Amino acid sequence: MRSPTIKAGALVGALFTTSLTAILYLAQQIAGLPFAPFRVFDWMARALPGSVVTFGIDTMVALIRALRVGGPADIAKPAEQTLAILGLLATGTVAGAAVFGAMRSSRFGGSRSPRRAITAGLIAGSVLGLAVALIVATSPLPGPPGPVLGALWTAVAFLAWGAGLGWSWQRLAGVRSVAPSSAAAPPPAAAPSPAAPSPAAESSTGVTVEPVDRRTFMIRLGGATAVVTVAGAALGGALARGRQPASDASARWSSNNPLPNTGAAVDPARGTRPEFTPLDDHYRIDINTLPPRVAEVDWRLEIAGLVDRPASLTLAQVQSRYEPMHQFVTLACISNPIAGDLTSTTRWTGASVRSVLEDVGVSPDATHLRIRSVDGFDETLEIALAMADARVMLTYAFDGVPLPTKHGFPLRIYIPDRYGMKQPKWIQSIEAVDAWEAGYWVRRGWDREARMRATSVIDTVAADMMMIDADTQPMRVPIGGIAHAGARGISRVEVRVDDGEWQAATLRDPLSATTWVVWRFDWPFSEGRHTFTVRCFERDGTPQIATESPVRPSGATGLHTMDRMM
Ligand SMILES: Nc1nc2c(c(=O)[nH]1)N[C@H]1C(S)=C(S)[C@@H](COP(=O)(O)O)O[C@H]1N2
Ligand SMILES: [Mo]
Repeated sequence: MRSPTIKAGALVGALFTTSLTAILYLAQQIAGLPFAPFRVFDWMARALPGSVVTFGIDTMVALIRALRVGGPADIAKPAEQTLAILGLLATGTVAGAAVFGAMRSSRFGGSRSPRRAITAGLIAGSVLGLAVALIVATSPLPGPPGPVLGALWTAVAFLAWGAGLGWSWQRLAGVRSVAPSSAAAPPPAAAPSPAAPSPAAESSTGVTVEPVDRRTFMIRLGGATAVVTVAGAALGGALARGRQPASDASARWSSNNPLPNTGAAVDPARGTRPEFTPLDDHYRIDINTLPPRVAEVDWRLEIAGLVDRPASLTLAQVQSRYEPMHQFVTLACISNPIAGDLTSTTRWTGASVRSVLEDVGVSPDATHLRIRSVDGFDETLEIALAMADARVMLTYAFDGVPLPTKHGFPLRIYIPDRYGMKQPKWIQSIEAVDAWEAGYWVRRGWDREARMRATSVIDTVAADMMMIDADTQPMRVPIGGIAHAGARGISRVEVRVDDGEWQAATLRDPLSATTWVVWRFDWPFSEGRHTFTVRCFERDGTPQIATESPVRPSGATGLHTMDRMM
């Protein structure tokens, strides 16, 4: 009997793992059971050293930008999901090769003990299955079936997968049936196929061995796994689409109200990004491949630690006990490169942290709030800051509707002037403590303060909006974009063309003192290739930092330039 090759093992491993992935996906869509590749990916993202994770993220963002496949905001999550699935496929392929390799080695029994193929497959399945089950069982993420059922399902799925590998080895080795004892195995099918005319040989171990056409088996296996994969993915995909809540745009605040700066004197140059980001376009960044789904009925905001009156509040209580506040906010990720798309503006609604703290009575010893989220994310906020700045806000609505799942339902915090990494989504508890502690990204080497850098961006050189003034020359082309400096405001934006003088742009009244400012510069057009550069100044006159620095650890600095052939 020829032992199947390691290469065949790799192929069988890849085929079975593809089917496994589809089945896990379908089970997730049907019953909310954990999807192993994403859980493992998320676990790795949390467990690996910060420098490794940052390197991975930077590489991905650089790749996305270099390939021009879209902005990181749109591509990052799908890219992560693809990576996670490819990771499982690679692991499954290697495991298939390993199982077949083990069967070739005489130490394991080799092809003389074909029964061991199932054992070898089950060992592979249990090693992977237990590892993933452990990750699932210890994951902080909420989910309807709970960690025990999730872990059990994962283990069973991987065991079945391993048994499939072993069974395939047996079929490729020509093992027809494995009799339990020395009892004679039943003769092969009545009519032997012409492809396999030689009679089955009976080995000493009670195993019927029959030559097989390995190519035919592989083609059949490929066909069967393809059917399972396509069916699972299609059905799962259909379920996922069917469940997508019809995002009711008409309920949004912006659908029913004019923006507060309506009628502002300066019109944006055509091609400038929307001043108010449509809710579905708000960038998303977090440590989860799939955003955690919190059920409102199960959720409480736990306020504990050094407080006089610990509280456990429902979402309705958070909304009704404190005066709702509305703020227009530009949020940005500290990983946003110069002119990147990891920044958005919407209307945030919530309860001032100051009123919540006054309500629960903070002990004089308390200096900080430890904020913890359902996904294991956490950050620390100075109590003095929350008491001094009433804008620090527990947020439960974006654009007048409950926070979308991916933006932190049911509760997130807003801290003016800080990058997103300081502002947990999916908050579950707030603990008053007497010492500062590093938060999730700070522990991984990022800035402790994460104060937003001043930044300015050219969105458009609107050649199609060229204006020909009746009697004044020359023709002008509107150039426009945004400038933002956290909560510090923008006093001035300037544009330079090639090596010319810096010239002042006009500023549109912003939506609020903490949002970006839309600027516009009507450039006296001249033909040829030009380089446009923009810079801004904060409200107090501080210039934007022109020296280039990378996003890590404190946010990108440097000026945005754009080349255009006019
Ligand atoms: N619980 C939790 N909160 C989080 C994060 C996270 O991974 N988990 N990421 C932070 C980061 S890095 C950013 S930039 C913002 C992004 O918020 P958004 O996705 O709503 O735009 O969420 C912050 N809050
Ligand atoms: Mo971020």
